[in-house]
Amino acid sequence: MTVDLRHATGALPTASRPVVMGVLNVTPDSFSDGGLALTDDGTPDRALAVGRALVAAGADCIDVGGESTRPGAEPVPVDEELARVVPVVAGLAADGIVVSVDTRHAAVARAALAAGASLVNDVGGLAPDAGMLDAVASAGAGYVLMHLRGEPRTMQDDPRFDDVVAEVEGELLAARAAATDAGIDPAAIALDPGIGFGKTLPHNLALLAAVPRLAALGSPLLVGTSRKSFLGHLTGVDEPAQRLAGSLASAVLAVRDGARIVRVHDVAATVEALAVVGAIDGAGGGPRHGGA
Ligand code: PMM
Repeated sequence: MTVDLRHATGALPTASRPVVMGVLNVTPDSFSDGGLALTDDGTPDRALAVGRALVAAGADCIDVGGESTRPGAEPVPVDEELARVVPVVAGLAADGIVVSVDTRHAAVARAALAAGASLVNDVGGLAPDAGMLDAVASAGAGYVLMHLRGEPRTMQDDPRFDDVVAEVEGELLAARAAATDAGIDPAAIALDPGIGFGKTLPHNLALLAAVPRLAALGSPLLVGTSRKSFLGHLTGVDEPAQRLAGSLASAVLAVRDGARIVRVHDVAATVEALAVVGAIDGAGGGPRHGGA
């Protein structure tokens, strides 16, 4: 099965190669790149330049987020999230770039879709905001459904699972059923285990080891490991922007195991790494996984 998150408003590639989603956080406080794309005068110019540079580096789509989801982050008022996100979405979409909006809020999703976004990346997808599923369904947009129990502010307060893979899988499937019941096209849904979202290091590793299983659930699997703190725990690299080696290793393995979309900060390096993986897989007659 090819990656099909296309809808009336835009298209992600349906090629057999994985989709690289570039991260563009228009927030002052994201753990990985906080403040980089914000300008003091509140114009979207710097964010637009960063987004365009990510596309030039090979990103297939840009994921624009206006609320930090780092552990302990305080929620952002919806008005502020709208003011951060909508001008950036509109500017990138006007350039013909496929834009995803990273939000938990239906009002932000709705405004971003109206401004030209093609996908909603719902990090609150297990318990969607009222009106979120309808906003996505009525726009005919793509929907990334990420696993997160609770909310970012408290998600790292003692997360517990008896069997993390089975529980994440079951909760994603239930949420996908709710999304399709609400009218979202099953072919427009991607699933995401939510690496680092309410999970301990062993939970994250178990989920990454289970990518072949999660990729076989009938929806393209998105994996986001880029610069995350579990990589810092494993490598001793404290500074998120320095976690490139761990980010690449985990992205390459996820793709080899069947993930179809990787959400990354370091687009150029990821595209290079995946080109090598693709060439090796091609020489061997294709990848080893049987993912969606
Ligand atoms: N991670 C972050 C934010 N949004 N969305 C999806 N679907 N999957 C993720 O893993 C994910 C996400 C946190 O990373 P950032 O603060 O660097 O954007």
